[in-house]
Amino acid sequence: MRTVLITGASSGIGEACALQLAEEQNFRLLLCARRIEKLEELTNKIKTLNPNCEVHTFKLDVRNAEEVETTLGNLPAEWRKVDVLINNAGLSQGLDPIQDGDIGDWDRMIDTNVKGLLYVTKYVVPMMEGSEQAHIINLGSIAGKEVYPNGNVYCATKHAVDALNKAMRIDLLSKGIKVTAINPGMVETEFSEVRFHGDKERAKAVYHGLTPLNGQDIAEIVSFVLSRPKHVNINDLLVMPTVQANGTIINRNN
Ligand code: NDP
Ligand code: 8X3
Repeated sequence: MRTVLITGASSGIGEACALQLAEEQNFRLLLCARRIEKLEELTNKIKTLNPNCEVHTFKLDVRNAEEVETTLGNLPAEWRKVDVLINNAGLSQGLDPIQDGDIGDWDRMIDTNVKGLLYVTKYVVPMMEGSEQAHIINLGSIAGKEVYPNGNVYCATKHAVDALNKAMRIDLLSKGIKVTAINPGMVETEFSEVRFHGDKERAKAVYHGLTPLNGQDIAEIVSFVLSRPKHVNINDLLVMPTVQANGTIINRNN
């Protein structure tokens, strides 16, 4: 039985990963996000899917280093050992040319996607001590591989995740911790609604005339990555909807 900690489990890819791993029966789930009520709803779904799945949820804002340290340090004793960390919490805010960018949006993206990922990793790695199957999965993006118009700061944060993924693989090699980046293209989740500050119509338009990926598509890849034998690690994986060639070239029906 492996214990998996998923950040940003209250929605989208994180939620889908929790459901996928719960169904597989050989994982215990430590789930966190800011919206604790969403995590409670998710726990109910998990219990319906697999009543035997052990789940522990807790509120965590990954941007607050002190909160990350104390919350993880105060977990119940039976939840203080972690085998798998899925660094999934992240967001985009705004899609504007750099000269029109909102500084608050920039700070939220940098603080969450880069600093939050670092804080969680720093405090979870010691919790992996002694694990025979230690593994960190970082959610990067096509935005970490290329830059698209007005994506400036979001792309910069995901390029940072790309660099940190490579850096972690080097630094954690001697500890035997596997490190994998999964870099999706367009996945329909709450992502665009958050990017456009709650504008549902604008968010919906992002996926108009195409079939995007969904959270389950990514969760199945996470499951595949975690099911490789001990001597095999998938370093870096780029996954797109079939209609998306790269960050900007997308084949829409109309
Ligand atoms: P969602 O908006 O559906 O989910 C984002 C999750 O991150 C939520 O659970 C949210 O929880 C959590 N989160 C955001 N800020 C914080 C914070 N400060 N502290 C803790 N948790 C936080 O989007 P996705 O599922 O699509 O995104 C998941 C990851 O995948 C992100 O890193 C994103 O950049 C990446 N990604 C997404 C793609 C897409 O097209 N959707 C493509 C490529 C990568 P809460 O609000 O409750 O705190
Ligand atoms: C999210 C997908 O295309 O907005 O990382 O960069 S995209």
